[in-house]
Amino acid sequence: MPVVIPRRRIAAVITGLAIALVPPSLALTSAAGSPATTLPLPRVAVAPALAAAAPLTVSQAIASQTGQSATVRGYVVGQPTATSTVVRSGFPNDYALAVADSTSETSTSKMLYVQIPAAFRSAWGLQSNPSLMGRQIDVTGALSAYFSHPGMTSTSAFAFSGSATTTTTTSPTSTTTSPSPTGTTSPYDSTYYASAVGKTGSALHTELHRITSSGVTTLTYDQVWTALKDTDQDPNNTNNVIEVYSGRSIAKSDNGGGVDQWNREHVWAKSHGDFGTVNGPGTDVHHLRPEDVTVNSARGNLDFDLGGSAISQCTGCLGDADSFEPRNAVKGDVARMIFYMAVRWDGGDGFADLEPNNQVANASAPAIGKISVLRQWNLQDPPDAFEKRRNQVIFDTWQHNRNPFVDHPEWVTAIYGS
Ligand SMILES: [Ca+2]
Ligand SMILES: [Ca+2]
Repeated sequence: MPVVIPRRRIAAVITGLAIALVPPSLALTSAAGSPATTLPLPRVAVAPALAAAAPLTVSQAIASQTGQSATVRGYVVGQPTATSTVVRSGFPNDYALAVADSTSETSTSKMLYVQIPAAFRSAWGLQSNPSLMGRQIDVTGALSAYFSHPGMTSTSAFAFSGSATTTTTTSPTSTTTSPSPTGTTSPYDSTYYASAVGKTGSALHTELHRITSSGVTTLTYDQVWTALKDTDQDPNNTNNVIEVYSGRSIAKSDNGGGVDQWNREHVWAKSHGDFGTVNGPGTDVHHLRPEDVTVNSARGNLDFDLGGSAISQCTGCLGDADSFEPRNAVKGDVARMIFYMAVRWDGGDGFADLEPNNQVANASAPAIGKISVLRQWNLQDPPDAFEKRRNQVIFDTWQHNRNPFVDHPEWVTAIYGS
């Protein structure tokens, strides 16, 4: 049963019900009525000084309902369905979020109601993503009333706090956080991707396989050590690498098999397709990342899914008997590595045809799950500077092929649906 927060006044109830009963397509005309491709993105109106500022708290956002664009940081506490009603379960749809400065907030007067435009609903609506409850997120949009309540409308960006997407969203040159159907642009569209641009479905899959398999330098498993010291270098300390799941910065030289050293994690677990570490999928550095030996062991060959209990030495990671959930800041990175492996490795070359599916406990099958969760992670954690640099370094220095989904995250949807 939804927990309904008590209403103070009959008038508010009437207003709220009137709003709640309007069909969403009418209530949200400004967002839903026009295709995402033609939506003027508020980020271009954000002044550089504001874009660089720290996010507002929810209480600050409630106090400054000026219509100005801003980024607000808060915890997801439910879905507003009327002016003074926020439900915490049994979510009716994906159209709105309530955020607050505390995960336990129950007073609607201390909540900001956030409109979710159509393009963001599959990734950020509570009916599709009830696990967002309690998560800290950054939202960018106009500070103006929604459901006749302090709110945010024309929301143009959603991201988990700390996933480093807020700043790229406000950059006039960045388009990577816009999930529009026509997608992003890459400097490689007229060259590397020329034969893929405009394709969808299996035609796009086939073309990306051809592109990512052409002109590739295959590394040995020993060369992977050296490559990772370059591709995963800590941007704040050139002597270190960043471990993918734990996020820990560790000396490049502290690699090996000892406790608390880092080793070579296969994000597409090498037992899923049994490709081992001979030159091929097992040495494809696009999905190999530095990780703490203990954490690497805890992930093992688990499929990816939400939930479980905390993983030691891996803040924000969860795991259970059949799945592993990485920290928020690398959820998208993990998804795009899996989708890269799926188009790069299609069989016919002595290795299995790797493809994601929607189950866990895949064991040695050439499959990794769950595709529904990986699609969401791709949308929720867009590529950041670290992931983009990594792709460029692999292309320039090591394998001379690119991960198409880092350049074009929307190609995940174009091939694998939503
Ligand atoms: Ca990321
Ligand atoms: Ca494949």
